[in-house]
Amino acid sequence: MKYSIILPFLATTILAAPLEQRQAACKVPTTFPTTANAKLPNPFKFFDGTDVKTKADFDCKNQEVSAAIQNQELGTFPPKPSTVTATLSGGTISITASEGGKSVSFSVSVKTPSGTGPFPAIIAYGAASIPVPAGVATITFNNDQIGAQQGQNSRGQGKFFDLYGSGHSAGALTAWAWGVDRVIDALETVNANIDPKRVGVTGCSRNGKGAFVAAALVQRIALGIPQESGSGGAACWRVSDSEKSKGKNIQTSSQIVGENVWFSKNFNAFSTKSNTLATDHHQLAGMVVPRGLIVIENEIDWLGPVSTTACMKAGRLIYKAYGVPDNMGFTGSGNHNHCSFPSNQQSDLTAYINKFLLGQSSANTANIEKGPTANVADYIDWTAPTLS
Ligand code: MCU
Repeated sequence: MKYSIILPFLATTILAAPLEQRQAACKVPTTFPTTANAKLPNPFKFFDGTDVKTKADFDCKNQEVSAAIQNQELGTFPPKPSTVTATLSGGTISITASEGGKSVSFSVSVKTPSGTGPFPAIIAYGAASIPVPAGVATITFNNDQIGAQQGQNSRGQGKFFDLYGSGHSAGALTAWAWGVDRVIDALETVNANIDPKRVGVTGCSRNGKGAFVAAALVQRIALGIPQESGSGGAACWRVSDSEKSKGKNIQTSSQIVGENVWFSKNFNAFSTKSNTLATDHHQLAGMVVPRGLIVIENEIDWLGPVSTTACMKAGRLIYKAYGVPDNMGFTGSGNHNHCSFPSNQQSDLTAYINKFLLGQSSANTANIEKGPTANVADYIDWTAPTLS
Protein backbone atom coordinates (compact mmCIF):
# COMPACT_ATOMS: atom_id res chain seq x y z
CA MET A 1 0.00 0.00 0.00
CA LYS A 2 2.74 2.36 1.12
CA TYR A 3 4.84 1.57 -1.96
CA SER A 4 1.92 1.92 -4.35
CA ILE A 5 1.68 5.54 -3.26
CA ILE A 6 5.39 6.32 -3.15
CA LEU A 7 6.56 4.51 -6.30
CA PRO A 8 4.52 6.44 -8.89
CA PHE A 9 5.60 9.64 -7.17
CA LEU A 10 9.26 8.58 -7.34
CA ALA A 11 8.95 7.52 -10.97
CA THR A 12 7.39 10.83 -11.97
CA THR A 13 10.02 12.78 -10.08
CA ILE A 14 12.89 10.86 -11.67
CA LEU A 15 11.47 11.11 -15.18
CA ALA A 16 10.72 14.80 -14.81
CA ALA A 17 14.37 15.49 -13.94
CA PRO A 18 16.56 16.79 -16.77
CA LEU A 19 18.55 14.24 -18.78
CA GLU A 20 21.88 15.12 -17.11
CA GLN A 21 20.41 14.47 -13.65
CA ARG A 22 18.75 11.21 -14.70
CA GLN A 23 22.10 10.04 -16.07
CA ALA A 24 24.11 11.14 -13.05
CA ALA A 25 24.19 7.75 -11.40
CA CYS A 26 25.05 5.69 -14.49
CA LYS A 27 27.88 3.18 -14.27
CA VAL A 28 29.76 3.58 -17.54
CA PRO A 29 32.22 0.79 -18.38
CA THR A 30 35.66 1.46 -19.81
CA THR A 31 36.05 -1.88 -21.57
CA PHE A 32 33.54 -3.21 -24.06
CA PRO A 33 32.43 -6.60 -25.33
CA THR A 34 33.94 -7.92 -28.55
CA THR A 35 32.00 -11.18 -28.65
CA ALA A 36 31.01 -12.18 -32.17
CA ASN A 37 27.30 -11.63 -32.79
CA ALA A 38 25.92 -11.66 -36.31
CA LYS A 39 22.69 -9.99 -35.14
CA LEU A 40 22.33 -6.32 -34.29
CA PRO A 41 23.23 -5.91 -30.60
CA ASN A 42 20.33 -5.71 -28.16
CA PRO A 43 19.77 -2.04 -27.28
CA PHE A 44 17.81 -3.08 -24.20
CA LYS A 45 20.55 -5.01 -22.39
CA PHE A 46 23.50 -3.47 -20.60
CA PHE A 47 26.87 -5.00 -21.50
CA ASP A 48 26.85 -6.73 -18.09
CA GLY A 49 23.69 -8.58 -19.13
CA THR A 50 21.11 -6.71 -17.06
CA ASP A 51 17.91 -5.54 -18.69
CA VAL A 52 17.11 -1.98 -19.66
CA LYS A 53 13.61 -1.56 -18.24
CA THR A 54 13.02 2.14 -17.72
CA LYS A 55 13.70 5.33 -19.63
CA ALA A 56 16.25 6.25 -16.98
CA ASP A 57 17.96 2.87 -17.61
CA PHE A 58 17.96 3.63 -21.31
CA ASP A 59 19.54 7.04 -20.77
CA CYS A 60 22.32 5.21 -18.89
CA LYS A 61 22.51 2.59 -21.64
CA ASN A 62 23.08 5.43 -24.08
CA GLN A 63 26.10 6.50 -22.05
CA GLU A 64 27.67 3.07 -22.38
CA VAL A 65 26.73 2.92 -26.07
CA SER A 66 28.40 6.30 -26.56
CA ALA A 67 31.50 5.16 -24.67
CA ALA A 68 31.67 1.93 -26.72
CA ILE A 69 31.13 3.55 -30.10
CA GLN A 70 33.78 6.17 -29.28
CA ASN A 71 36.17 3.47 -28.12
CA GLN A 72 35.67 1.17 -31.12
CA GLU A 73 34.62 3.40 -34.04
CA LEU A 74 34.63 7.14 -33.57
CA GLY A 75 37.47 8.01 -31.21
CA THR A 76 37.12 10.18 -28.12
CA PHE A 77 34.65 13.05 -28.23
CA PRO A 78 36.21 15.69 -25.97
CA PRO A 79 34.18 17.75 -23.50
CA LYS A 80 33.86 21.51 -23.89
CA PRO A 81 37.33 23.10 -23.97
CA SER A 82 38.26 25.25 -20.96
CA THR A 83 37.54 28.45 -22.88
CA VAL A 84 35.28 29.12 -25.85
CA THR A 85 34.72 32.68 -27.03
CA ALA A 86 32.73 33.96 -29.99
CA THR A 87 32.08 37.22 -31.80
CA LEU A 88 29.55 38.15 -34.43
CA SER A 89 30.33 40.49 -37.28
CA GLY A 90 27.99 40.85 -40.23
CA GLY A 91 26.96 37.34 -41.13
CA THR A 92 30.01 35.67 -39.63
CA ILE A 93 30.46 34.10 -36.21
CA SER A 94 34.13 33.70 -35.27
CA ILE A 95 34.84 31.11 -32.61
CA THR A 96 38.00 30.54 -30.58
CA ALA A 97 38.46 27.42 -28.45
CA SER A 98 41.36 27.09 -26.02
CA GLU A 99 42.68 24.13 -24.10
CA GLY A 100 45.97 23.32 -22.43
CA GLY A 101 47.67 26.55 -23.56
CA LYS A 102 46.66 26.11 -27.22
CA SER A 103 43.97 27.96 -29.17
CA VAL A 104 42.23 27.44 -32.49
CA SER A 105 39.82 29.71 -34.31
CA PHE A 106 37.30 29.08 -37.03
CA SER A 107 34.23 30.83 -38.36
CA VAL A 108 30.81 29.96 -39.71
CA SER A 109 28.57 32.05 -41.91
CA VAL A 110 24.99 32.72 -40.89
CA LYS A 111 22.06 33.57 -43.11
CA THR A 112 19.02 34.59 -41.07
CA PRO A 113 15.52 35.11 -42.43
CA SER A 114 14.15 38.63 -42.43
CA GLY A 115 11.69 39.47 -39.69
CA THR A 116 11.81 39.14 -35.95
CA GLY A 117 13.67 36.23 -34.41
CA PRO A 118 15.04 34.43 -32.67
CA PHE A 119 14.95 31.89 -35.50
CA PRO A 120 15.67 28.20 -35.57
CA ALA A 121 18.70 27.22 -37.66
CA ILE A 122 20.14 24.35 -39.64
CA ILE A 123 23.89 23.82 -39.52
CA ALA A 124 24.91 22.63 -42.99
CA TYR A 125 28.15 20.73 -43.54
CA GLY A 126 29.74 22.26 -46.63
CA ALA A 127 26.53 23.56 -48.17
CA ALA A 128 22.95 22.44 -47.60
CA SER A 129 21.68 20.00 -50.21
CA ILE A 130 18.18 20.02 -48.76
CA PRO A 131 15.84 22.99 -49.20
CA VAL A 132 15.97 25.09 -46.02
CA PRO A 133 12.54 26.69 -45.60
CA ALA A 134 11.86 30.38 -45.05
CA GLY A 135 11.80 31.03 -41.33
CA VAL A 136 14.87 28.86 -40.70
CA ALA A 137 18.40 30.28 -40.66
CA THR A 138 21.28 28.47 -42.38
CA ILE A 139 24.67 28.20 -40.69
CA THR A 140 27.31 27.08 -43.15
CA PHE A 141 29.97 25.01 -41.44
CA ASN A 142 33.26 24.18 -43.16
CA ASN A 143 33.71 20.75 -41.60
CA ASP A 144 36.77 19.93 -43.73
CA GLN A 145 38.61 22.73 -41.98
CA ILE A 146 37.97 21.12 -38.56
CA GLY A 147 38.99 17.63 -39.69
CA ALA A 148 40.40 16.92 -43.14
CA GLN A 149 38.92 14.11 -45.25
CA GLN A 150 41.41 13.80 -48.08
CA GLY A 151 42.26 10.11 -47.79
CA GLN A 152 44.73 8.36 -45.50
CA ASN A 153 47.36 11.12 -45.58
CA SER A 154 44.92 13.56 -44.02
CA ARG A 155 44.67 11.64 -40.74
CA GLY A 156 45.05 14.02 -37.80
CA GLN A 157 44.82 17.23 -39.85
CA GLY A 158 42.53 20.18 -39.21
CA LYS A 159 41.72 22.65 -36.44
CA PHE A 160 40.53 19.94 -34.06
CA PHE A 161 43.88 18.21 -34.30
CA ASP A 162 45.77 21.51 -34.02
CA LEU A 163 44.14 21.82 -30.61
CA TYR A 164 44.21 18.22 -29.37
CA GLY A 165 47.25 16.90 -31.23
CA SER A 166 47.57 15.00 -34.52
CA GLY A 167 47.65 11.69 -32.64
CA HIS A 168 44.22 12.20 -31.05
CA SER A 169 41.99 9.13 -31.47
CA ALA A 170 39.08 11.00 -33.10
CA GLY A 171 38.20 10.32 -36.70
CA ALA A 172 36.99 13.21 -38.84
CA LEU A 173 33.30 12.55 -38.05
CA THR A 174 34.00 13.09 -34.34
CA ALA A 175 36.17 16.15 -34.96
CA TRP A 176 33.31 17.71 -36.95
CA ALA A 177 30.79 16.96 -34.18
CA TRP A 178 33.12 18.75 -31.77
CA GLY A 179 33.02 21.76 -34.11
CA VAL A 180 29.20 21.68 -34.15
CA ASP A 181 29.22 21.59 -30.35
CA ARG A 182 31.36 24.77 -30.35
CA VAL A 183 28.99 26.46 -32.84
CA ILE A 184 26.19 25.87 -30.32
CA ASP A 185 28.40 27.27 -27.53
CA ALA A 186 28.76 30.37 -29.71
CA LEU A 187 25.01 30.63 -30.38
CA GLU A 188 24.46 30.57 -26.63
CA THR A 189 26.75 33.58 -26.11
CA VAL A 190 26.53 35.88 -29.15
CA ASN A 191 23.26 37.46 -30.15
CA ALA A 192 22.91 36.08 -33.66
CA ASN A 193 19.10 36.10 -33.47
CA ILE A 194 19.11 32.29 -33.42
CA ASP A 195 17.51 30.09 -30.79
CA PRO A 196 20.21 27.58 -29.72
CA LYS A 197 17.50 25.18 -28.55
CA ARG A 198 16.11 24.80 -32.08
CA VAL A 199 19.14 23.84 -34.13
CA GLY A 200 19.25 21.06 -36.71
CA VAL A 201 22.27 19.59 -38.48
CA THR A 202 22.52 18.32 -42.04
CA GLY A 203 25.05 17.11 -44.56
CA CYS A 204 25.00 14.71 -47.49
CA SER A 205 26.94 11.54 -48.24
CA ARG A 206 30.25 11.62 -46.32
CA ASN A 207 28.95 14.77 -44.66
CA GLY A 208 25.69 12.92 -43.98
CA LYS A 209 27.67 10.43 -41.90
CA GLY A 210 29.00 13.50 -40.11
CA ALA A 211 25.55 15.01 -39.55
CA PHE A 212 24.33 11.69 -38.11
CA VAL A 213 27.28 11.43 -35.72
CA ALA A 214 26.85 15.09 -34.67
CA ALA A 215 23.16 14.49 -33.88
CA ALA A 216 24.19 11.47 -31.79
CA LEU A 217 27.06 13.09 -29.90
CA VAL A 218 25.85 16.66 -29.49
CA GLN A 219 22.93 16.53 -27.09
CA ARG A 220 21.92 20.13 -27.79
CA ILE A 221 21.01 19.34 -31.42
CA ALA A 222 17.21 19.36 -31.70
CA LEU A 223 16.94 17.66 -35.11
CA GLY A 224 19.32 15.44 -37.06
CA ILE A 225 18.88 15.49 -40.85
CA PRO A 226 21.50 13.12 -42.28
CA GLN A 227 21.11 12.82 -46.05
CA GLU A 228 22.26 9.80 -48.07
CA SER A 229 24.82 8.89 -45.42
CA GLY A 230 24.79 5.17 -46.26
CA SER A 231 27.58 3.10 -44.77
CA GLY A 232 29.06 4.69 -41.65
CA GLY A 233 25.82 6.60 -41.13
CA ALA A 234 22.35 5.11 -41.46
CA ALA A 235 23.56 1.64 -42.52
CA CYS A 236 24.38 -1.04 -39.97
CA TRP A 237 27.81 -2.60 -40.46
CA ARG A 238 26.46 -6.10 -39.93
CA VAL A 239 23.61 -5.74 -42.43
CA SER A 240 25.98 -4.24 -45.00
CA ASP A 241 28.28 -7.26 -44.58
CA SER A 242 25.31 -9.55 -45.06
CA GLU A 243 24.33 -7.67 -48.22
CA LYS A 244 27.90 -7.81 -49.50
CA SER A 245 27.92 -11.57 -49.02
CA LYS A 246 24.81 -11.71 -51.20
CA GLY A 247 26.78 -10.06 -54.00
CA LYS A 248 25.74 -6.42 -53.64
CA ASN A 249 28.15 -3.62 -54.53
CA ILE A 250 27.93 -2.05 -51.11
CA GLN A 251 30.34 -0.13 -48.91
CA THR A 252 31.43 -2.11 -45.84
CA SER A 253 33.65 -1.50 -42.84
CA SER A 254 36.52 -3.34 -44.54
CA GLN A 255 36.42 -0.90 -47.46
CA ILE A 256 35.73 2.29 -45.54
CA VAL A 257 38.79 2.19 -43.29
CA GLY A 258 41.04 2.27 -46.36
CA GLU A 259 39.11 4.95 -48.22
CA ASN A 260 39.26 7.79 -45.76
CA VAL A 261 39.79 8.95 -42.18
CA TRP A 262 36.16 9.36 -41.19
CA PHE A 263 36.62 6.88 -38.33
CA SER A 264 39.15 6.48 -35.56
CA LYS A 265 42.21 4.34 -36.14
CA ASN A 266 40.66 2.15 -33.43
CA PHE A 267 38.10 1.05 -36.00
CA ASN A 268 40.75 -0.68 -38.12
CA ALA A 269 40.76 -3.57 -35.64
CA PHE A 270 37.10 -4.23 -36.47
CA SER A 271 37.17 -3.63 -40.20
CA THR A 272 36.92 -7.30 -41.18
CA LYS A 273 34.93 -8.37 -38.13
CA SER A 274 32.14 -5.87 -37.69
CA ASN A 275 30.18 -8.64 -35.96
CA THR A 276 32.42 -8.15 -32.91
CA LEU A 277 31.51 -4.49 -32.41
CA ALA A 278 29.70 -3.87 -29.13
CA THR A 279 27.13 -1.71 -30.91
CA ASP A 280 25.81 -1.06 -34.41
CA HIS A 281 24.26 1.94 -36.07
CA HIS A 282 20.65 1.32 -35.01
CA GLN A 283 22.09 2.50 -31.70
CA LEU A 284 23.56 5.59 -33.34
CA ALA A 285 19.90 6.49 -33.98
CA GLY A 286 19.15 5.43 -30.40
CA MET A 287 21.68 7.98 -29.14
CA VAL A 288 19.52 10.74 -30.58
CA VAL A 289 16.44 9.60 -28.55
CA PRO A 290 14.21 11.46 -27.67
CA ARG A 291 15.31 14.29 -29.97
CA GLY A 292 14.18 14.60 -33.59
CA LEU A 293 15.76 12.53 -36.35
CA ILE A 294 14.75 12.33 -40.01
CA VAL A 295 16.99 10.07 -42.08
CA ILE A 296 16.98 10.75 -45.82
CA GLU A 297 18.26 8.00 -48.10
CA ASN A 298 18.65 7.08 -51.76
CA GLU A 299 18.54 3.69 -53.48
CA ILE A 300 22.10 3.60 -54.74
CA ASP A 301 23.65 0.16 -54.14
CA TRP A 302 26.85 1.58 -52.61
CA LEU A 303 24.84 3.28 -49.83
CA GLY A 304 23.14 -0.02 -48.98
CA PRO A 305 19.41 0.69 -49.22
CA VAL A 306 18.46 -2.62 -47.57
CA SER A 307 21.01 -2.00 -44.83
CA THR A 308 19.89 1.58 -44.12
CA THR A 309 16.24 0.52 -44.17
CA ALA A 310 16.66 -2.47 -41.83
CA CYS A 311 19.01 -0.52 -39.58
CA MET A 312 16.73 2.48 -39.27
CA LYS A 313 13.71 0.20 -38.72
CA ALA A 314 15.64 -1.12 -35.72
CA GLY A 315 16.34 2.50 -34.74
CA ARG A 316 12.61 3.21 -34.83
CA LEU A 317 11.98 0.25 -32.51
CA ILE A 318 14.19 2.05 -29.99
CA TYR A 319 12.31 5.34 -30.35
CA LYS A 320 9.03 3.44 -29.99
CA ALA A 321 10.20 1.65 -26.84
CA TYR A 322 11.08 5.02 -25.32
CA GLY A 323 7.54 6.25 -26.03
CA VAL A 324 8.48 8.72 -28.80
CA PRO A 325 7.79 6.79 -32.04
CA ASP A 326 6.98 9.98 -33.94
CA ASN A 327 10.33 11.62 -33.20
CA MET A 328 12.23 9.53 -35.76
CA GLY A 329 11.49 8.64 -39.35
CA PHE A 330 13.35 7.55 -42.45
CA THR A 331 12.53 8.41 -45.99
CA GLY A 332 14.29 6.55 -48.77
CA SER A 333 13.59 6.97 -52.44
CA GLY A 334 15.33 6.01 -55.66
CA ASN A 335 15.78 7.33 -59.18
CA HIS A 336 17.53 10.57 -58.40
CA ASN A 337 21.14 11.70 -58.39
CA HIS A 338 23.20 11.37 -55.24
CA CYS A 339 22.51 14.36 -52.94
CA SER A 340 19.91 15.92 -55.22
CA PHE A 341 16.90 16.13 -52.96
CA PRO A 342 13.78 14.76 -54.76
CA SER A 343 10.32 16.29 -54.38
CA ASN A 344 8.86 13.02 -53.09
CA GLN A 345 10.81 13.38 -49.83
CA GLN A 346 9.70 16.98 -49.28
CA SER A 347 6.62 16.40 -47.14
CA ASP A 348 8.55 14.11 -44.75
CA LEU A 349 11.34 16.65 -44.33
CA THR A 350 8.87 19.52 -43.94
CA ALA A 351 6.95 17.70 -41.20
CA TYR A 352 10.15 17.14 -39.18
CA ILE A 353 11.38 20.70 -39.62
CA ASN A 354 7.96 22.07 -38.70
CA LYS A 355 7.79 19.99 -35.55
CA PHE A 356 11.35 20.13 -34.23
CA LEU A 357 12.60 23.49 -35.48
CA LEU A 358 9.54 25.63 -36.14
CA GLY A 359 7.72 24.50 -32.99
CA GLN A 360 4.58 23.22 -34.72
CA SER A 361 3.70 20.46 -32.29
CA SER A 362 0.79 19.28 -34.45
CA ALA A 363 3.00 18.54 -37.51
CA ASN A 364 2.43 14.92 -38.49
CA THR A 365 5.72 13.04 -38.23
CA ALA A 366 4.11 9.66 -37.53
CA ASN A 367 5.17 6.40 -39.17
CA ILE A 368 7.57 7.68 -41.79
CA GLU A 369 9.31 4.46 -42.85
CA LYS A 370 10.08 4.53 -46.54
CA GLY A 371 12.60 2.37 -48.31
CA PRO A 372 13.02 -0.92 -50.17
CA THR A 373 11.77 -4.17 -48.68
CA ALA A 374 13.92 -5.09 -45.70
CA ASN A 375 12.82 -7.35 -42.89
CA VAL A 376 14.31 -6.10 -39.64
CA ALA A 377 13.41 -9.40 -37.95
CA ASP A 378 16.10 -11.09 -40.07
CA TYR A 379 18.78 -9.06 -38.28
CA ILE A 380 17.64 -8.95 -34.66
CA ASP A 381 17.15 -11.57 -31.97
CA TRP A 382 15.55 -9.30 -29.37
CA THR A 383 12.21 -7.68 -28.87
CA ALA A 384 11.70 -4.11 -27.76
CA PRO A 385 10.09 -3.60 -24.37
CA THR A 386 7.93 -0.64 -23.43
CA LEU A 387 10.25 1.32 -21.18
CA SER A 388 8.46 2.50 -18.06
C1 MCU B 1 28.06 8.02 -49.23
O1 MCU B 1 29.22 8.75 -48.88
C2 MCU B 1 30.45 8.58 -49.54
C3 MCU B 1 30.86 7.13 -49.61
O2 MCU B 1 30.90 6.60 -48.30
C4 MCU B 1 32.21 7.02 -50.27
O3 MCU B 1 32.57 5.67 -50.41
C5 MCU B 1 32.23 7.68 -51.61
O4 MCU B 1 33.53 7.71 -52.04
O5 MCU B 1 31.79 9.00 -51.46
C6 MCU B 1 30.52 9.21 -50.94
C7 MCU B 1 30.36 10.70 -50.93
O6 MCU B 1 30.70 11.36 -49.98
O7 MCU B 1 29.95 11.24 -52.08
C8 MCU B 1 29.91 12.66 -52.18
